[in-house]
Amino acid sequence: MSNPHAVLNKVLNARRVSRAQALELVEKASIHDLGQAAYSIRTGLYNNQAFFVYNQHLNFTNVCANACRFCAFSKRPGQEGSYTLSTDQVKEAVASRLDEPIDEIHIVGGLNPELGYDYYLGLLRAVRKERPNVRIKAFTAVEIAFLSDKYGLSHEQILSDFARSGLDALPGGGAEVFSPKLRQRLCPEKVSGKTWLEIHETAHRLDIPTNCTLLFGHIETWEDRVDHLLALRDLQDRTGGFLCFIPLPYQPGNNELGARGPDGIDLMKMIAMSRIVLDNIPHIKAYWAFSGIKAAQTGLWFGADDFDGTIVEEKIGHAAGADTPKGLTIEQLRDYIRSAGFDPVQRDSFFAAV
Ligand code: V47
Ligand code: SF4
Repeated sequence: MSNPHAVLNKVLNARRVSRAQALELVEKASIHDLGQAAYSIRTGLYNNQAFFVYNQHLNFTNVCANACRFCAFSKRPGQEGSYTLSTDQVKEAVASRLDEPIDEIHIVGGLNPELGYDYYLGLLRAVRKERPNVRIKAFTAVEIAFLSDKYGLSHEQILSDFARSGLDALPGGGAEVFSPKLRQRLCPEKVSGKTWLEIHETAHRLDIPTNCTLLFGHIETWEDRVDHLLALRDLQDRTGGFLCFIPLPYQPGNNELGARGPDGIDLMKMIAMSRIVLDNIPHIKAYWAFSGIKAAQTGLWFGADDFDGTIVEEKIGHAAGADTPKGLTIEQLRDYIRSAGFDPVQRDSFFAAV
């Protein structure tokens, strides 16, 4: 196939694009044509709806044994600014917002060598006790792999223990870019892309749905991005367990990687290509906390259907200089979605309307 319009027609007729076709679109299709194709897919799935969630982010520690070169959030044990919340402090953070109708609590942290396995189970139980009906989306595959290595427990064992203690879903963090060559330069100590995928496959087998991400706009190429999307698409073909894909724009502040981060066009192209390539992942998120609210609104016209949520308070992107608010009210979320031209639909972690 030698012209992008033939590939775009294929997309519009709901036929899957190959690696070569995806790269052809990236190279030859105009941003307008890409956006139109992605918009047509998202509209076919959800009409004019755009989803958002009433959520709370909880980062229980920033102490981390790894030192990923793009990360401005993590601290060494004992380093100034490092913190670890006790189970009681986590409980307090949840209890302090019991007057709000929060539907999802998103919990992730650094790989703190001081925290035992029981801390994780206790944390889940404490949150579940404070909020019996909330959905708990917690711990990335990187954290699961860390605990597995440390305690000699299988991924399956840990995920089953966590599910029994209150876990409902896994967030998509830690995927970064799957390319082993790039991982070596970005985050050499981090679990491989292969193991990240295996942990999500295990979660899906246990009926724990998960999200997935790609960290983009740094030193990767479009080939790396497309290969990453295809690995996610392949796994989803086997399991159907991914709920949402989140393209995470690299934030350049306070980290040693020193790349630039994507511009507005790259951001829209990435969202559109995600919607086009990931024909089996139901939702694509325009993550306002990292991309900015204006770009997230525009992203809804480029294939995204989800706006994430209230958050309060985002720490990872903000440590790396994100100049967005640390949280939004539910009214602000509705207004931003409406003024972008879409109908806001409040959802839970599983994308059921609430
Ligand atoms: O895993 C770290 C990334 C992720 C930087 O599953 C950075 O619903 C950009 O995964 N610039 C955490 N990104 C965030 C995440 C997430 C966010 C919202 C929703 C969900 C979900 C998942 O942030 C990390 C890492 O990939 N990250 N440093 C940085 N400088
Ligand atoms: Fe640690 Fe995660 Fe930051 Fe890497 S990205 S240094 S694993 S907190």
